[in-house]
This record gives sequence, C-alpha cells and structure tokens, in this order.
Amino acid sequence: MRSGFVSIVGRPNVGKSTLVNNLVGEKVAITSSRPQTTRNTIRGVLTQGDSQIVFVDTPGLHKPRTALGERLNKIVYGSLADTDMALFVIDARAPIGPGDRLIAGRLTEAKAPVIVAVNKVDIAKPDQIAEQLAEAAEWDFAAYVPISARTGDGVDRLVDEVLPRLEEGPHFFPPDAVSDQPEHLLAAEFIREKYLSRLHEELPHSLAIVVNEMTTRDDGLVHIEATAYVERESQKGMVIGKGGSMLQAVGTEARHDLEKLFGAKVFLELRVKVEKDWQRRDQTLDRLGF
Ligand SMILES: Nc1nc2c(ncn2[C@@H]2O[C@H](COP(=O)(O)OP(=O)(O)OP(=O)(O)O)[C@@H](O)[C@H]2O)c(=O)[nH]1
Ligand SMILES: [Mg+2]
Repeated sequence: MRSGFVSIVGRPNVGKSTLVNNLVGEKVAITSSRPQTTRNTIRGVLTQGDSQIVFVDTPGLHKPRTALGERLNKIVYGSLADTDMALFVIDARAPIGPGDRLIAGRLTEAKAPVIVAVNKVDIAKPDQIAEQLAEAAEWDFAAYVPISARTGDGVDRLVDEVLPRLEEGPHFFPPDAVSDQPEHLLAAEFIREKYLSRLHEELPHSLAIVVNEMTTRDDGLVHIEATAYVERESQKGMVIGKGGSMLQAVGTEARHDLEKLFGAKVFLELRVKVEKDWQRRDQTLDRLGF
C-alpha cells in the first residue's frame, strides 16, 4: 500500500497534460498545441488496488513576460517544494536546451526522486529518441522512460517506475476519484480549450474564462453562465466571430464535452467582456482566480 504526490513538470507544450489524462484514463486537464495551455496545478488521481498516485499537472516552465507568466512559474516551483516525486517530461524531437537544463537544476535541488519521460515517441525518429535518452541520462535521475502520452505507449512502464519509489501511505482520495477539481473550474477549462484550437497569435494568452454560475434544474439540465475575458476591445470581435459564429461554434463544442462530463444536458450561456491587460495586472489576476 503506497501513495504519494508526483509533480509533472517540463517546458510548455511537451505533453504534460496529455500525459496526466492518459495516466488517469479521463480528461481532467485541457490540452492544446499552444504553449501555456495549463494555468494552474491540476491533480489527477490513479488508484491501483491499495496504492494511489496523485499526479500534479503544472504549467509549462518558461521565461515569463507578464505577471501571469511569473505566477505560473511560481506555481510550478511551489508544487516541487512539497512533492514526493517528479516526472520531468521532455519532447523527444526538441533538442535539450537551456530551459530543460534550468528545470533539471531545480529538480536536483528539490531532492525528490525524478523520472524523465521522453514524450511523443509516436512522431519521433528512433535515432532522435535514442539520442534524447542518452543526453538526458547525463542528469543522473532515477529512470528514463520513452513514452507517447497520446497513444499510451510506455505509460504503464512509467507507472511501474513511479510506484515502487513511493512510500507506504494511505489513500488521499476516494478510489473512484480521478481529479479534485471543482466542477465550475473544469467547466471553465473545457470552454477555454475549445477556444485555444481556434484562436491565433496572442489571443490564446489574452483569454480567460470564468464560470459565474452553475445550477442544476429540477429536470436535470445543467445551466452554466460563463464569461470570456479578453484584454482589449479589438479582441472582442475575434472571440465573438462574424455574426456570433465563433461564440456559437465554441459553445456547441464545449457543451458536447460538458454533457459528457456531467452526464446531463447542458445549457451554456457565454458572454464576452474586456478586462484591460488582465495578464499584466496583479489585481485583476487575483480577481480572475490565479
Ligand atoms: N504526437 C503526439 N502529440 C502529443 C503527445 N503528447 C502531447 N501531444 C500534443 O502536444 C501538444 C501539447 O500537449 P499538452 O498536453 O497540452 O502539453 P503541455 O505540456 O501540458 O503544455 P502546457 O500546458 O502549455 O505547458 C498537444 O497538441 C498534444 O496533442 C504525444 O505523445 N504524441
Ligand atoms: Mg498543460
């Protein structure tokens, strides 16, 4: 009977959230091809018999350019401060760079055992993978496992490397739990995910979703009122789309996911508001819940 917390860290876009979803077998964290998709720690719970691993997905570590960026990095370091282990995810195709070395240094300081997951092997060439494994091995961490978070290849092996390194301990969550995220946060994230794949350039960064109200009616229908915040008046049009087309497309897609999540019909009301330069202002970041 073992248990513990395992932080998943790495540069933006390497596949940390995809991995946590694969590990727990359900979508608990949103993913996208845009960097800095994850903006808070998300716990994904994997129960195997008497043992339980709590994976903590974190934002990608990067050079911060805004107050939001600084907060995101702090979240990652905070999660490392009291973790039992760390999974360091790197992209098999991207050469190990200064960003990875910085993270490796922090992980060494953190003292917890570290397992390196070399991800995206499904789209990397065999010699790229071999080279990456060899280069990463110079760090002297506990284990190195090639995986594909997308296909699930190697993920069982990763769990096999984690479990024996955790200490004896109790369950932290009920055995059927996969996440501890409140439903309104999960709903806001699902909506943001639909936007991320449709928006370009700086817009994904400028977008924040807040669920203002969520109620279940007597007939079971879940009514969700949410606001999409952008940073400038000029961005509002893009988030709404011509004649409301973007709002409608995102709403339909999000509703589909939310209905699966809640197992109920969902009515989604989505508004768009401007919150000037929210990424750069501490006060607004507080208010938006970062
Ligand atoms: N082909 C392939 N794509 C992957 C794999 N893992 C993740 N991806 C893709 O890589 C992109 C980034 O994945 P995320 O899981 O959002 O990455 P992340 O590390 O959580 O990113 P941030 O939250 O921004 O730090 C998405 O488009 C994923 O579908 C993989 O094993 N194989
Ligand atoms: Mg992520």
